[in-house]
Amino acid sequence: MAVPTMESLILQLHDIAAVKFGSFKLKSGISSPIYIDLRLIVSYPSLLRQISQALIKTLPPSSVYQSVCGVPYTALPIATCISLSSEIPMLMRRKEVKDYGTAKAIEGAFEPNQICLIVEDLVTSGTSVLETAAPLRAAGLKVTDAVVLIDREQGGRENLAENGITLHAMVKLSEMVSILKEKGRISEETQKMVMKFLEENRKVSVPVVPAAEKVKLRITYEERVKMANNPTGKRLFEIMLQKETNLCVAADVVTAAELLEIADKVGPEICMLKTHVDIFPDFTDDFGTKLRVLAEKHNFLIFEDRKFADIGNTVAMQYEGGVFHILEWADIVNAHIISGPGVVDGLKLKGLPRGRGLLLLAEMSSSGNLAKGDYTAAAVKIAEDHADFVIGFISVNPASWPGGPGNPSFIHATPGVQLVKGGDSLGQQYNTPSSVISERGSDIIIVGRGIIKAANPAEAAREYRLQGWDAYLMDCK
Ligand code: 5BU
Repeated sequence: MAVPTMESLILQLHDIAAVKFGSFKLKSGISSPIYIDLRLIVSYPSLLRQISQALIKTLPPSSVYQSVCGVPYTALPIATCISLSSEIPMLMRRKEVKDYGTAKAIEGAFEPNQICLIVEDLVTSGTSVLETAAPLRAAGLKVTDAVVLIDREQGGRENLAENGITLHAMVKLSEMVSILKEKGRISEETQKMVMKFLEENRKVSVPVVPAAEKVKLRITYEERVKMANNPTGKRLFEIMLQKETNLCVAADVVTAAELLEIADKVGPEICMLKTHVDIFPDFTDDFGTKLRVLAEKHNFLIFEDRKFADIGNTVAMQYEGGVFHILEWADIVNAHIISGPGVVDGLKLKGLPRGRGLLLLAEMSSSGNLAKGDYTAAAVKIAEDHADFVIGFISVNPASWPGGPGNPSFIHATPGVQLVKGGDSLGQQYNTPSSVISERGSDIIIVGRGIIKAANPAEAAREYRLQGWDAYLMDCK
């Protein structure tokens, strides 16, 4: 069967009222002069088939995909048709699995590293495509391209490109409107109204940083190794370079046994493993020794996220003593500065002779937290005053600080990272690896549930590592 012309497809979509003109209130609350509802096409099998064929033709002829996956739900029948006519197997994403990894988020048979093509009906900001790409990537698949029926030209293409996905659109909204005008389906006035609407709503919540805002290129980790004052800070930069990774896994599993297991799995992908040792019911005295064996084996540093916050004398005892003997096995710990610089003096007393390093909490990732403005500035000042022991900061958006990320001998590590922007039900807020590294000027992405809850944590860690490292490389260019 011959591939139908674009014109005929658009006229058919108009015939079945999948494209309507008038005044419509969109999900976002704005009023639009055009409304597109592609859910209707399931009632027109011939049109559905023709659209699927046209979509296949939209892809570069050389492209090879091992699977296709439709964005639920409207694109599922389209993906099914593409799968049937091109004989590329299909995968399905379960929309109801929010915390992908705890249950099966992707249905179908696949191997890690296979390339999966995403199929979508309509792209506005690209968020739905990214929401489907994330669990596919977490399951170990590669997602490089998405094919879409209509591109609303509202920032989706750019947003997807930032996340490593090339958008192939069968038709752009402006092209579609101009065909309908040419064929006498709409008036010139309606066309103008739609174009004006498009112009005024070019970007729908797309966090693109204008090129001019990127002040200067990043100082490479090679250069920063030489600047680091503390031996652990220096080693961290060295490991990042050797292993090409700026990923820290937050291993928030429920037992020490599980932590050791996950450390061994994700070890090759990380520069640092973050622990919360006080979570474990099965902590034993040999925990530190066992973890250090794995840190040696895979060449990563151990960061106990203890968040010391008391006066210097107390934190010195907490660091060295108690049940956990953190000083014995953790290369890095962190501290709040709420109690003033004495907290650093106390920790330094014990840590510096052992060559350990400290991160100061300059910002936090949770919504409504109070670490901002003067508090953040105070953390920077304390770090400068103790640059022999402080190796850097827990930060969220150092690019927005008055002096930017500042002194390059300090390293920035950022929690609240997942493949898609969002949050959890308890106030955690997530940004993507590329946003954290490129837009927010951080150095290390700290990822917990995005990796440990994935079906295959090692594969998910690899995906985060690649995204984090690519963002770093892009900034050095
Ligand atoms: P998540 O599963 O990626 O949300 O885990 C984030 C981890 O980082 C978790 O261990 C938190 O305790 C830790 N964290 C954080 O989320 N936000 C902060 O500001 C700081 C630490 Br400090």
